[in-house]
Amino acid sequence: MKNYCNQTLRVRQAFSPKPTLAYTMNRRDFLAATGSAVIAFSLWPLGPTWGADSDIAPAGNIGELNATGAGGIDLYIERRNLLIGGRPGRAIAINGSIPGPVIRMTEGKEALIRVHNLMPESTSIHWHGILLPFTMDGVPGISFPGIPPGEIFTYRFPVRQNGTYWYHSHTGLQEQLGHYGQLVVAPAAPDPVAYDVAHSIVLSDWTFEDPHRVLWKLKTMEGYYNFQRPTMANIQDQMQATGMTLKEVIDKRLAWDRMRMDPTDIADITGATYSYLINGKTAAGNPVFTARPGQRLRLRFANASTMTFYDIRIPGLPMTVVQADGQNIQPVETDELRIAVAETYDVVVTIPDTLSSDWAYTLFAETMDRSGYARATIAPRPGIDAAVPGLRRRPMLTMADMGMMMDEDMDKDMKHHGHMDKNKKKDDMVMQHPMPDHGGERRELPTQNLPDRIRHGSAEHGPASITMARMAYRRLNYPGAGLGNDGWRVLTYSQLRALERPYGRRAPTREFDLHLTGNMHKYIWGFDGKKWSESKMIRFQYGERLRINMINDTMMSHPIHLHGMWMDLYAGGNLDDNPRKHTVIVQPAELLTVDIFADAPGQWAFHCHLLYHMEAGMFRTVAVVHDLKGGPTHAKV
Ligand SMILES: [Cu+2]
Repeated sequence: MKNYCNQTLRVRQAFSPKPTLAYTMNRRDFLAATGSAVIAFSLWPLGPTWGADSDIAPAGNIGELNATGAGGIDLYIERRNLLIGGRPGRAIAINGSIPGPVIRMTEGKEALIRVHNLMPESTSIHWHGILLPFTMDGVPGISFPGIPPGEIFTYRFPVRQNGTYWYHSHTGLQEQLGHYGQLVVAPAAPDPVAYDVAHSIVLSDWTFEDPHRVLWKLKTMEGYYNFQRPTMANIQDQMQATGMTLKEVIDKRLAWDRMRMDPTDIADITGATYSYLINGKTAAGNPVFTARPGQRLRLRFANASTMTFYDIRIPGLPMTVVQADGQNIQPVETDELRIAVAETYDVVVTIPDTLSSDWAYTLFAETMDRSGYARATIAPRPGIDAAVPGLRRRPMLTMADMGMMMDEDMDKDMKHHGHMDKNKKKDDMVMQHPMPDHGGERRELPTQNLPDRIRHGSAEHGPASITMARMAYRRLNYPGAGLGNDGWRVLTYSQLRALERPYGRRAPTREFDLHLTGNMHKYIWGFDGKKWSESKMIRFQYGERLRINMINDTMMSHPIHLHGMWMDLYAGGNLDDNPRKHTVIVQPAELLTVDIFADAPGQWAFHCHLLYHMEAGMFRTVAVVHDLKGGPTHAKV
């Protein structure tokens, strides 16, 4: 487990929270509670979990619990053997299953959840995307001390939002072993989304290897899981070493790609070790969602993977996207969408009412690096299959991903962005960074037509940042590597528009830049060239409206997640329409801006949601404080 303690102490001094951290039970309470745990076990349809290997249960036997009902709910976390794709694996199960149960809540009520740690190691649950008191957020060392072996922690918080979310362990690498599940909050007001049946769909990635061994391999053997990948030096290094021109290096990369040997940095961990799961089942396991002709199905997708972005499509059925990260958006019809690690999307599909009795659709979730897929079937009953599409060609990074693109490529990439002034010289568009002046007058920042690009020096962030895009720019209209060339529609961030104007919308008065940095070769990941252990916390002022310009200096897409507060994503339109997100993809060489209403006092995690990147240091502690004076106010320290 990561040790956040030193930083926690500093944050506590800064914020001096009331002594609310002592939630774990004493020994007598524990013994009493263990008794009730045994009773609860005996009520499970799965039976007790200490059976012999010969009767190992398959993964994906997902239950459902209502956490805002009378008496609350109990979750039991334990190491358990489960069949994953027919093969026994040592998982961390929640109530006997991976994923854990679908937890339901109702907006306006209070959630009550007792988490029983039946493992010989500490654990935790973080409620991803949920607004709550920070002591309930479930991040060991930041929100609470964690749940020690054999103990029970009670989560209790008012539910102030609705939509599709998920939950997962925030302890070490436990999430890789199945410690996650979906969370669905029913709205207090009538749901603006019309549908007949809803299905929960949890995407994840599973390895039979010990996750710590996976991390060790990533740190010691570059590109370990990228078997088709030759030694990938930084392209500038290649130019220097070989004397080749940029074009020659690019041509060489194209040639590698044709041989399916491309030097991609698309994914660190691939189908070489991963089994890809929908609701705990591999593609061969083929989970079935039943439906009838004419029905409107609401599919609630949560990507609970540790490292895998999925591209989702249902050949033959257009999808109407109605929610992103639990927030209603103006419905947008599409044929494919990319879901990053930790994002959620709700889509509605309508089964044609002209179908006869035997019909089926494949729900195809292809990994971004095209090394595998998860799959399910929508059909009137189990036993009917539709064709499963083939994997597409592996995508490769482009010059644009390396921040080296030419003007015409940039125009193409941004063609719908809408406010690029082609007559302006590039240097004129280099962003100015007014430093916040806490004593002086508050200057309002623009709420639309933000700068299109930003340039920066190549030696800004030291050895921890070996790759460095020369230019970062808006890529809101770019669907992502490997997408958009198939003749069908693909969702982009520029299409996400909030359904209603959410609270807290106003022009920001402070901003800072946050560089996403990394060294693939050494497997060091961080912000502004520093990993978590070398950093200080970032402080937000309580009540302020803050803008963060994220600049991705790496060649990978990173899903960046802020706990406790929404990030209003600048999607190229005006303030009112910006969608609220808890997790945002920042693509290679992208400049992506979010505005935050810092309305949640306490200390929070802010990190890349790729589990091994987080573990390697792409993480910051955020403290929402009442006075910014006398401490760091951005990430560069
Ligand atoms: Cu990352």
